Amino acid sequence: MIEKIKEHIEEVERFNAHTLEEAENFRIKYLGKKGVLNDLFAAFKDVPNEQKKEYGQTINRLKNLAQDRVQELKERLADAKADEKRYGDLSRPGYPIEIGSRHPISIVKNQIIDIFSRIGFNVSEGPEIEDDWHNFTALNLPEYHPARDMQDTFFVQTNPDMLLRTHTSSVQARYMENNKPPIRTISPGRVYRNEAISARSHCFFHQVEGLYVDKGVSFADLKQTLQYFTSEMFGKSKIRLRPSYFPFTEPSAEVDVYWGLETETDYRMTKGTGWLEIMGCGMVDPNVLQNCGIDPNEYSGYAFGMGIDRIALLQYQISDIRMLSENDLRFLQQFKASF
Ligand code: 2NM
Repeated sequence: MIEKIKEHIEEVERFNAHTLEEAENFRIKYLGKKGVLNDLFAAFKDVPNEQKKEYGQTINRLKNLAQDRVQELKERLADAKADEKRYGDLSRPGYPIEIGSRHPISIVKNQIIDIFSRIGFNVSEGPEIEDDWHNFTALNLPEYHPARDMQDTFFVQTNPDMLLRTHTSSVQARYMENNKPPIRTISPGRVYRNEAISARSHCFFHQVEGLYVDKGVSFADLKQTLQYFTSEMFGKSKIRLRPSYFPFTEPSAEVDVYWGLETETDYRMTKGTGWLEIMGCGMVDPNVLQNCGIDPNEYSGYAFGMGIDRIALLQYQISDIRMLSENDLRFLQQFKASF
Protein backbone atom coordinates (compact mmCIF):
# COMPACT_ATOMS: atom_id res chain seq x y z
CA MET A 1 0.00 0.00 0.00
CA ILE A 2 2.61 2.52 1.12
CA GLU A 3 4.81 1.58 -1.85
CA LYS A 4 1.91 2.47 -4.16
CA ILE A 5 1.54 5.92 -2.55
CA LYS A 6 5.26 6.55 -2.97
CA GLU A 7 4.93 5.83 -6.71
CA HIS A 8 2.15 8.45 -6.83
CA ILE A 9 4.42 10.92 -5.05
CA GLU A 10 7.12 10.37 -7.70
CA GLU A 11 4.59 10.85 -10.48
CA VAL A 12 3.37 14.14 -8.97
CA GLU A 13 6.93 15.39 -8.62
CA ARG A 14 7.72 14.56 -12.25
CA PHE A 15 4.49 15.93 -13.67
CA ASN A 16 4.50 18.95 -15.96
CA ALA A 17 1.67 20.58 -17.91
CA HIS A 18 1.77 22.70 -21.04
CA THR A 19 -1.83 23.92 -20.98
CA LEU A 20 -4.29 24.91 -18.32
CA GLU A 21 -6.45 21.99 -19.44
CA GLU A 22 -3.68 19.48 -18.75
CA ALA A 23 -3.23 21.00 -15.29
CA GLU A 24 -6.98 20.73 -14.58
CA ASN A 25 -7.08 17.07 -15.70
CA PHE A 26 -4.20 16.40 -13.36
CA ARG A 27 -6.10 18.06 -10.50
CA ILE A 28 -9.16 15.94 -11.20
CA LYS A 29 -7.08 12.76 -11.33
CA TYR A 30 -5.56 13.35 -7.88
CA LEU A 31 -7.81 15.74 -6.01
CA GLY A 32 -11.21 15.28 -7.68
CA LYS A 33 -14.22 13.58 -6.03
CA LYS A 34 -13.35 10.23 -7.62
CA GLY A 35 -9.66 10.99 -7.52
CA VAL A 36 -6.68 8.99 -6.31
CA LEU A 37 -6.56 10.73 -2.94
CA ASN A 38 -10.19 10.10 -2.05
CA ASP A 39 -9.69 6.42 -2.84
CA LEU A 40 -6.61 6.31 -0.62
CA PHE A 41 -8.40 8.08 2.23
CA ALA A 42 -11.31 5.62 1.89
CA ALA A 43 -8.87 2.71 2.19
CA PHE A 44 -7.54 4.09 5.48
CA LYS A 45 -10.01 2.17 7.62
CA ASP A 46 -8.67 -1.15 6.20
CA VAL A 47 -5.05 -0.37 7.04
CA PRO A 48 -3.68 -2.46 9.93
CA ASN A 49 -3.38 -0.41 13.13
CA GLU A 50 0.41 -0.54 13.37
CA GLN A 51 0.69 0.97 9.82
CA LYS A 52 -1.98 3.63 10.24
CA LYS A 53 0.45 6.32 11.39
CA GLU A 54 2.91 5.97 8.47
CA TYR A 55 0.07 5.52 5.98
CA GLY A 56 -1.66 8.67 7.17
CA GLN A 57 1.53 10.74 7.02
CA THR A 58 2.33 9.52 3.51
CA ILE A 59 -1.05 10.26 1.97
CA ASN A 60 -1.03 13.70 3.61
CA ARG A 61 2.33 14.31 1.98
CA LEU A 62 0.94 13.24 -1.39
CA LYS A 63 -2.07 15.49 -0.96
CA ASN A 64 0.03 18.56 -0.12
CA LEU A 65 2.39 17.89 -3.00
CA ALA A 66 -0.46 17.49 -5.49
CA GLN A 67 -2.17 20.68 -4.28
CA ASP A 68 1.06 22.71 -4.49
CA ARG A 69 1.89 21.33 -7.92
CA VAL A 70 -1.56 22.14 -9.32
CA GLN A 71 -1.49 25.66 -7.94
CA GLU A 72 2.03 26.33 -9.25
CA LEU A 73 1.23 25.00 -12.73
CA LYS A 74 -2.00 26.96 -12.98
CA GLU A 75 -0.31 30.21 -11.94
CA ARG A 76 2.56 29.74 -14.37
CA LEU A 77 0.29 28.85 -17.30
CA ALA A 78 -2.07 31.74 -16.57
CA ASP A 79 0.92 34.14 -16.57
CA ALA A 80 2.10 32.76 -19.92
CA LYS A 81 -1.36 33.25 -21.32
CA ALA A 82 -1.41 36.87 -20.12
CA ASP A 83 2.02 37.43 -21.71
CA GLU A 84 0.77 36.03 -24.98
CA LYS A 85 -2.22 38.35 -24.85
CA ARG A 86 0.08 41.29 -24.23
CA TYR A 87 2.98 40.49 -26.56
CA GLY A 88 1.42 38.17 -29.15
CA ASP A 89 3.00 34.88 -30.10
CA LEU A 90 6.36 34.85 -28.35
CA SER A 91 7.71 32.15 -30.66
CA ARG A 92 7.13 34.14 -33.84
CA PRO A 93 10.22 35.30 -35.83
CA GLY A 94 11.38 38.82 -34.87
CA TYR A 95 10.72 41.90 -36.92
CA PRO A 96 13.63 42.66 -39.29
CA ILE A 97 15.93 45.33 -37.83
CA GLU A 98 15.98 48.58 -39.82
CA ILE A 99 19.58 49.29 -40.66
CA GLY A 100 20.72 52.76 -41.62
CA SER A 101 23.29 53.72 -44.21
CA ARG A 102 26.68 55.34 -44.05
CA HIS A 103 27.00 58.94 -45.11
CA PRO A 104 28.84 59.27 -48.44
CA ILE A 105 31.52 61.37 -46.70
CA SER A 106 32.11 58.50 -44.26
CA ILE A 107 32.19 55.94 -47.06
CA VAL A 108 34.85 57.86 -48.97
CA LYS A 109 36.79 58.70 -45.79
CA ASN A 110 36.87 55.03 -44.78
CA GLN A 111 38.04 54.00 -48.25
CA ILE A 112 40.91 56.49 -48.06
CA ILE A 113 41.86 55.37 -44.53
CA ASP A 114 41.78 51.76 -45.68
CA ILE A 115 44.02 52.41 -48.69
CA PHE A 116 46.66 54.25 -46.67
CA SER A 117 46.53 51.87 -43.72
CA ARG A 118 47.61 49.11 -46.10
CA ILE A 119 50.94 50.91 -46.60
CA GLY A 120 51.58 51.64 -42.94
CA PHE A 121 49.80 54.94 -42.29
CA ASN A 122 47.97 55.42 -39.02
CA VAL A 123 45.08 57.80 -38.38
CA SER A 124 45.52 60.93 -36.26
CA GLU A 125 42.92 63.39 -35.06
CA GLY A 126 42.95 66.79 -33.40
CA PRO A 127 40.68 69.63 -32.28
CA GLU A 128 38.41 71.53 -34.68
CA ILE A 129 38.83 74.66 -32.56
CA GLU A 130 42.52 75.30 -32.98
CA ASP A 131 45.09 77.83 -31.87
CA ASP A 132 46.95 80.15 -34.23
CA TRP A 133 50.23 78.28 -33.76
CA HIS A 134 49.05 74.88 -35.01
CA ASN A 135 46.82 76.18 -37.79
CA PHE A 136 49.15 78.88 -39.13
CA THR A 137 52.42 79.84 -37.47
CA ALA A 138 53.94 76.36 -37.11
CA LEU A 139 52.99 75.65 -40.72
CA ASN A 140 55.16 78.45 -42.07
CA LEU A 141 52.32 80.96 -42.16
CA PRO A 142 53.58 83.65 -39.73
CA GLU A 143 51.49 86.70 -38.89
CA TYR A 144 51.11 89.03 -41.90
CA HIS A 145 52.14 86.25 -44.26
CA PRO A 146 50.09 86.95 -47.41
CA ALA A 147 49.13 83.27 -47.66
CA ARG A 148 46.94 83.70 -44.57
CA ASP A 149 44.56 85.59 -46.84
CA MET A 150 44.35 82.57 -49.11
CA GLN A 151 41.71 81.19 -46.81
CA ASP A 152 39.31 83.31 -44.91
CA THR A 153 39.18 82.11 -41.37
CA PHE A 154 36.44 81.92 -38.73
CA PHE A 155 37.98 83.33 -35.54
CA VAL A 156 36.62 82.85 -32.04
CA GLN A 157 35.15 86.27 -31.31
CA THR A 158 36.42 86.59 -27.75
CA ASN A 159 39.91 85.26 -28.44
CA PRO A 160 41.77 86.18 -31.64
CA ASP A 161 44.28 83.39 -30.96
CA MET A 162 41.59 80.72 -31.39
CA LEU A 163 39.92 79.77 -34.65
CA LEU A 164 38.12 77.00 -36.50
CA ARG A 165 40.86 75.04 -38.26
CA THR A 166 41.10 75.80 -41.97
CA HIS A 167 42.89 72.53 -42.78
CA THR A 168 43.82 69.33 -40.95
CA SER A 169 47.52 70.16 -41.36
CA SER A 170 47.09 71.50 -37.82
CA VAL A 171 46.64 67.90 -36.67
CA GLN A 172 49.92 66.98 -38.33
CA ALA A 173 51.75 69.90 -36.70
CA ARG A 174 50.57 68.49 -33.36
CA TYR A 175 51.52 64.96 -34.41
CA MET A 176 55.08 66.02 -35.26
CA GLU A 177 55.40 67.84 -31.93
CA ASN A 178 54.40 64.70 -30.07
CA ASN A 179 55.98 61.89 -32.09
CA LYS A 180 59.47 61.05 -33.33
CA PRO A 181 60.08 59.94 -36.95
CA PRO A 182 59.45 57.66 -38.72
CA ILE A 183 56.01 59.26 -39.03
CA ARG A 184 53.35 57.94 -41.38
CA THR A 185 49.97 59.39 -40.57
CA ILE A 186 46.79 60.58 -42.23
CA SER A 187 44.45 63.08 -40.64
CA PRO A 188 40.82 63.05 -41.73
CA GLY A 189 38.46 65.66 -40.37
CA ARG A 190 36.14 68.62 -40.82
CA VAL A 191 37.57 72.03 -41.64
CA TYR A 192 36.02 75.50 -41.87
CA ARG A 193 36.46 78.41 -44.26
CA ASN A 194 34.55 81.64 -44.40
CA GLU A 195 33.33 81.32 -47.97
CA ALA A 196 30.05 82.02 -49.67
CA ILE A 197 27.97 78.84 -49.83
CA SER A 198 27.14 77.58 -53.32
CA ALA A 199 26.69 74.32 -55.20
CA ARG A 200 30.48 73.99 -55.36
CA SER A 201 31.72 75.28 -52.01
CA HIS A 202 30.57 75.28 -48.40
CA CYS A 203 31.78 77.03 -45.25
CA PHE A 204 32.72 73.62 -43.86
CA PHE A 205 33.99 70.55 -45.63
CA HIS A 206 36.20 67.52 -44.99
CA GLN A 207 39.82 66.78 -45.70
CA VAL A 208 42.30 63.98 -45.45
CA GLU A 209 45.88 65.12 -45.17
CA GLY A 210 48.83 62.74 -45.21
CA LEU A 211 52.32 63.08 -43.78
CA TYR A 212 55.42 60.93 -44.09
CA VAL A 213 58.62 61.95 -42.28
CA ASP A 214 61.75 59.83 -42.08
CA LYS A 215 65.41 59.84 -43.10
CA GLY A 216 65.83 60.18 -46.88
CA VAL A 217 62.17 60.66 -47.90
CA SER A 218 62.14 61.98 -51.46
CA PHE A 219 59.78 63.39 -54.06
CA ALA A 220 60.00 60.03 -55.86
CA ASP A 221 58.48 58.37 -52.76
CA LEU A 222 55.66 60.91 -52.88
CA LYS A 223 54.90 60.23 -56.54
CA GLN A 224 54.84 56.49 -56.02
CA THR A 225 52.47 56.83 -53.07
CA LEU A 226 50.13 59.11 -55.04
CA GLN A 227 50.04 56.65 -57.91
CA TYR A 228 49.28 53.77 -55.54
CA PHE A 229 46.49 55.85 -54.03
CA THR A 230 44.81 56.90 -57.29
CA SER A 231 44.89 53.40 -58.71
CA GLU A 232 43.37 51.93 -55.52
CA MET A 233 40.82 54.72 -55.14
CA PHE A 234 39.72 55.36 -58.71
CA GLY A 235 41.14 52.42 -60.63
CA LYS A 236 43.19 54.98 -62.58
CA SER A 237 46.95 55.32 -62.21
CA LYS A 238 47.79 57.88 -64.89
CA ILE A 239 48.55 61.04 -62.95
CA ARG A 240 50.33 64.29 -63.58
CA LEU A 241 51.85 66.80 -61.18
CA ARG A 242 51.63 70.52 -61.90
CA PRO A 243 53.93 72.89 -59.99
CA SER A 244 52.00 74.88 -57.41
CA TYR A 245 52.45 76.77 -54.18
CA PHE A 246 51.60 75.92 -50.56
CA PRO A 247 53.23 77.74 -47.66
CA PHE A 248 54.05 74.50 -45.83
CA THR A 249 55.65 72.58 -48.69
CA GLU A 250 58.54 73.22 -51.07
CA PRO A 251 58.40 72.19 -53.84
CA SER A 252 54.60 71.92 -54.09
CA ALA A 253 52.34 70.42 -56.73
CA GLU A 254 48.72 69.85 -57.68
CA VAL A 255 47.85 66.25 -58.56
CA ASP A 256 45.62 65.53 -61.55
CA VAL A 257 44.33 62.09 -62.38
CA TYR A 258 43.51 61.10 -65.94
CA TRP A 259 39.81 60.29 -65.71
CA GLY A 260 39.27 59.62 -69.42
CA LEU A 261 36.91 61.01 -72.02
CA GLU A 262 34.70 58.03 -72.60
CA THR A 263 31.31 59.39 -71.65
CA GLU A 264 29.50 62.67 -71.83
CA THR A 265 29.82 62.91 -68.05
CA ASP A 266 33.62 62.56 -68.35
CA TYR A 267 33.57 65.54 -70.74
CA ARG A 268 31.49 67.62 -68.35
CA MET A 269 33.49 66.67 -65.24
CA THR A 270 36.87 67.32 -66.84
CA LYS A 271 35.78 70.29 -68.96
CA GLY A 272 36.83 68.35 -72.03
CA THR A 273 40.43 67.77 -70.89
CA GLY A 274 40.10 64.26 -69.45
CA TRP A 275 42.07 65.43 -66.37
CA LEU A 276 40.70 66.00 -62.87
CA GLU A 277 42.46 67.83 -60.06
CA ILE A 278 42.15 65.74 -56.92
CA MET A 279 44.77 66.84 -54.43
CA GLY A 280 47.72 69.00 -53.46
CA CYS A 281 51.09 67.81 -52.23
CA GLY A 282 54.74 68.64 -51.70
CA MET A 283 57.90 68.14 -49.65
CA VAL A 284 57.39 69.44 -46.12
CA ASP A 285 59.17 72.80 -45.79
CA PRO A 286 62.22 72.49 -43.49
CA ASN A 287 60.85 75.42 -41.45
CA VAL A 288 57.74 73.37 -40.65
CA LEU A 289 59.81 70.40 -39.47
CA GLN A 290 61.93 72.77 -37.35
CA ASN A 291 58.84 74.48 -35.86
CA CYS A 292 57.45 71.10 -34.85
CA GLY A 293 60.64 69.89 -33.18
CA ILE A 294 62.06 67.70 -35.97
CA ASP A 295 65.63 68.33 -37.18
CA PRO A 296 65.39 69.14 -40.92
CA ASN A 297 69.07 68.26 -41.37
CA GLU A 298 68.37 64.72 -40.30
CA TYR A 299 64.86 64.19 -41.67
CA SER A 300 62.74 65.04 -44.69
CA GLY A 301 59.09 64.44 -45.43
CA TYR A 302 56.29 64.68 -47.90
CA ALA A 303 52.69 65.75 -47.29
CA PHE A 304 49.48 65.82 -49.27
CA GLY A 305 45.91 66.92 -48.80
CA MET A 306 42.59 66.26 -50.48
CA GLY A 307 38.95 67.24 -50.06
CA ILE A 308 36.70 64.32 -49.19
CA ASP A 309 33.51 66.14 -50.23
CA ARG A 310 34.89 66.83 -53.69
CA ILE A 311 35.87 63.19 -54.17
CA ALA A 312 32.44 62.04 -52.94
CA LEU A 313 30.77 64.37 -55.44
CA LEU A 314 32.92 62.89 -58.21
CA GLN A 315 32.46 59.26 -57.19
CA TYR A 316 28.70 59.49 -56.83
CA GLN A 317 28.02 62.13 -59.48
CA ILE A 318 26.41 64.46 -56.97
CA SER A 319 25.81 67.89 -58.48
CA ASP A 320 25.52 70.07 -55.37
CA ILE A 321 27.82 69.98 -52.34
CA ARG A 322 24.97 71.16 -50.12
CA MET A 323 23.32 67.73 -50.51
CA LEU A 324 26.07 66.42 -48.22
CA SER A 325 24.90 68.44 -45.23
CA GLU A 326 21.14 68.66 -45.66
CA ASN A 327 20.38 65.21 -44.22
CA ASP A 328 17.59 64.62 -46.72
CA LEU A 329 16.70 60.96 -46.19
CA ARG A 330 15.77 60.53 -49.85
CA PHE A 331 19.39 61.37 -50.65
CA LEU A 332 21.03 59.46 -47.78
CA GLN A 333 19.04 56.25 -48.28
CA GLN A 334 20.62 55.79 -51.68
CA PHE A 335 23.87 54.78 -49.97
CA LYS A 336 22.41 51.72 -48.23
CA ALA A 337 24.38 49.23 -50.26
CA SER A 338 27.73 50.90 -49.60
CA PHE A 339 30.01 51.00 -46.60
C1 2NM B 1 48.03 70.01 -48.80
C2 2NM B 1 48.96 70.23 -49.81
C3 2NM B 1 50.31 70.15 -49.51
C4 2NM B 1 50.21 69.38 -45.89
C5 2NM B 1 51.34 69.82 -45.26
C6 2NM B 1 51.27 69.32 -44.00
C7 2NM B 1 52.26 69.50 -42.92
F1 2NM B 1 51.64 69.53 -41.73
F2 2NM B 1 53.10 68.50 -42.89
F3 2NM B 1 52.94 70.60 -43.08
N1 2NM B 1 50.18 68.61 -43.89
N2 2NM B 1 49.52 68.65 -45.06
C8 2NM B 1 49.78 69.65 -47.25
C9 2NM B 1 50.71 69.86 -48.24
C10 2NM B 1 48.44 69.73 -47.54
O1 2NM B 1 46.66 70.08 -48.99
C11 2NM B 1 46.15 70.50 -50.20
